Amino acid sequence: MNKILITGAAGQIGVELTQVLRDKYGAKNVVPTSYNKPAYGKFIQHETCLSLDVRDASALAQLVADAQCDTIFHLASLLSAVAEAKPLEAWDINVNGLLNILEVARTYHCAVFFPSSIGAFGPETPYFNTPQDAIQRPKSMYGITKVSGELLCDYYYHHYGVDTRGLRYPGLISSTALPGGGTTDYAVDIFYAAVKNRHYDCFLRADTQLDMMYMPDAIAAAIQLMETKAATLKHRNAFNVAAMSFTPAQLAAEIQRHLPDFTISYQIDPIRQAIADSWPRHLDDGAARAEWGWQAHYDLAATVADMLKHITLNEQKINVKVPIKSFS
Ligand code: VAH
Repeated sequence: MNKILITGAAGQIGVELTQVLRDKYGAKNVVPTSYNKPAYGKFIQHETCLSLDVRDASALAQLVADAQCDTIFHLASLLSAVAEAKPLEAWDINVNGLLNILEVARTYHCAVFFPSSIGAFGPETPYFNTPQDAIQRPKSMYGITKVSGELLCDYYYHHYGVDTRGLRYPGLISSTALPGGGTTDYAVDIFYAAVKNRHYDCFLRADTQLDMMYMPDAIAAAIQLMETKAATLKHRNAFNVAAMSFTPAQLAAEIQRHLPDFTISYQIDPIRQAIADSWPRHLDDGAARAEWGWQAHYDLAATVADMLKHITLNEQKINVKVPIKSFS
């Protein structure tokens, strides 16, 4: 990777990925782009983040040609809960936007990173130790766009030789950027509520078990995959990756080890509960471990400790957003 374009750079993954790539490859070799005017992320406030709508194929092509990129981390996407509220827009951004990326990658010989999700599986897939190669019949529009994305990325690899690679991410937890309307957002909102209010009203049931990952592991996985020699990959789109699997009740108990007066209550959002109930509880990430040496470093205890440390330090600077109650 020499010159890197990032779409969705102001999003939950993009904010941290942009900083890590800039530290590793040099700021002048990383081109962050965003549809929304970035509201946070120190690097974005002080540096240029180009405006880009991935549905605009000609603007995208012009930007890649001008920047002479050889790698695209394509993060721009509507997440599960927002996608369920706006399914046609989700298809347009998540699939037609990806198609524009793949066409530009084919034309300008770029490698492409595509973030898939545990949401690419549905209730017909084994919930536990979900295999790398398994039936994928997601019930949410988000999941349908992610399966379609995986298939499109494999198609462009096999038919045009585009170097496409992807990860099936679990719920991601970041201390730097807030999530953007997903089913797993509770696992981030809970920390801000705990630090600020010592109470959180959770929109998923106490026993809803889901795979989760701390953002530093998620960023490291994406970069490690893109730096891996192509010959060692048997799979491409997309690899199961896992780090920890927990329920809201288990996360609350771990927070209470640091903040004993923290309490949690439950006000279920039926739409996000239905999405979560259709997703795997824990993926088998053996293929990622075998083919490119994947290994998570943060478990639940380490994640909670690091999140509370960062958020408490930044508490004065962050206007804690009231968690989005429901998308119905
Ligand atoms: C979402 N955070 O909730 C995303 C992710 C596995 C969850 O895909 O939509």
